[in-house]
Amino acid sequence: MKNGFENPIYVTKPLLPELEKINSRLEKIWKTGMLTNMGEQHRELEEKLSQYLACENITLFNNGTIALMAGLKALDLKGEVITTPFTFPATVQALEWNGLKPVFCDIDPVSMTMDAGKIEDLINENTSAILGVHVFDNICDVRKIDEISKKYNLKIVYDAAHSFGSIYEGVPVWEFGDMSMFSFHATKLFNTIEGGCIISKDAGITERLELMKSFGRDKDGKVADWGINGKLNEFQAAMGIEVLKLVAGEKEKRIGLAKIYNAILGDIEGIRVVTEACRSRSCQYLVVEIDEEKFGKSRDMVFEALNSSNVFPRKYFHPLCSDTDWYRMDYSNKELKHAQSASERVLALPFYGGLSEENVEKICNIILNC
Ligand code: T4K
Repeated sequence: MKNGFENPIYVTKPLLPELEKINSRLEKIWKTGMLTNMGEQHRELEEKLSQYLACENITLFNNGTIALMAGLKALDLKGEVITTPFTFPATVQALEWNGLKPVFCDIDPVSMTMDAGKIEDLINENTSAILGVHVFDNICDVRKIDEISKKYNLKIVYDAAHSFGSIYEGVPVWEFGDMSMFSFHATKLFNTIEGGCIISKDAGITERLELMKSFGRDKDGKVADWGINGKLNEFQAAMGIEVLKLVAGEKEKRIGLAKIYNAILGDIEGIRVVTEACRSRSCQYLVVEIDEEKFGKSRDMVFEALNSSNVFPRKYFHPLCSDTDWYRMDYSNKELKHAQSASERVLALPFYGGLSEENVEKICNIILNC
């Protein structure tokens, strides 16, 4: 391919440990015959994650969506929950599976997280919680959201799927709100193939979630709470233990690549790098916002040019959750202009440690010359 890549370049590549490391863990699993139901690997991963994330109340799940569904259930929420339409569908789906009505709040055009200044207008007697999303690891206006929740006695849940290990204003990001969900999907900085967790501030909630994720059964096998099968299995846990060892090195590489993206695209009229990459943050995505009027080319034109060069970025997040027919049936909100605009302008570019600096330069040049 003349100006493009011979092999496809995707938005990400999962962090994979050496196969021998996984094999030696598989041997242990084979010996015990325990494949799931919170065995040795699960216990070890839970302990390692508690250390890494500096938390006590962590509950592991088989994926982030089920974790969020269970987390919301454990808070006994009712009625309406204020959330953002600029997110992956899973955020909204977790509400719907709980019979909760999502009420969409517009976003701040710079951080692309929920605009905390617009939350109060959406609160009514049916509102029980705020579900913020630290989208692309841009942290929500946690102080203002905290104030609002105290004033109206609302719970706060954060979808922190993109924020694994992030520290914000000197504290681990899970310390904000009542609970946070982290995703360990293959496309995330830290992965267990599929997986996720809830970190709660309340040990009682964690105790409840431990029951809930295993059919709601207590130690005598009696159903004592809401139940679902949300267990992370031993293979996922084994993968997680080995991947966790690689996370710090992966982050260093991503920080280096982000510097190149920033150096080449950062000062271009009409292109804004939306994400931040540094040691205290997750370095999950490298997202740019393209302003067609100033750059001369639309996000979709850039997307097409990259695709024809064998590069496959992602339009995270397009379409907006509020714009899919499914949600529009019940949950329309017309005041979402910044979310609408972001959804039409964002592009998540290839960003993973295995990407070479030369390839990042080449990707930037395709964007600049399209
Ligand atoms: N909340 C938020 C804000 C989220 O972003 C997500 C998930 C959730 C909640 C739910 O968490 P989980 O239940 O997933 O734990 C991907 C992920 O599947 C999804 O986890 C993620 N957000 C979302 C933003 O991105 P797609 O549809 O873009 O995935 P896919 O399969 O197209 O993967 C993207 C690229 O990554 C591929 O083109 C190639 C590469 N890839 C992917 C996989 C799965 C690989 O190289 N290897 C792989 O195994 O959704």
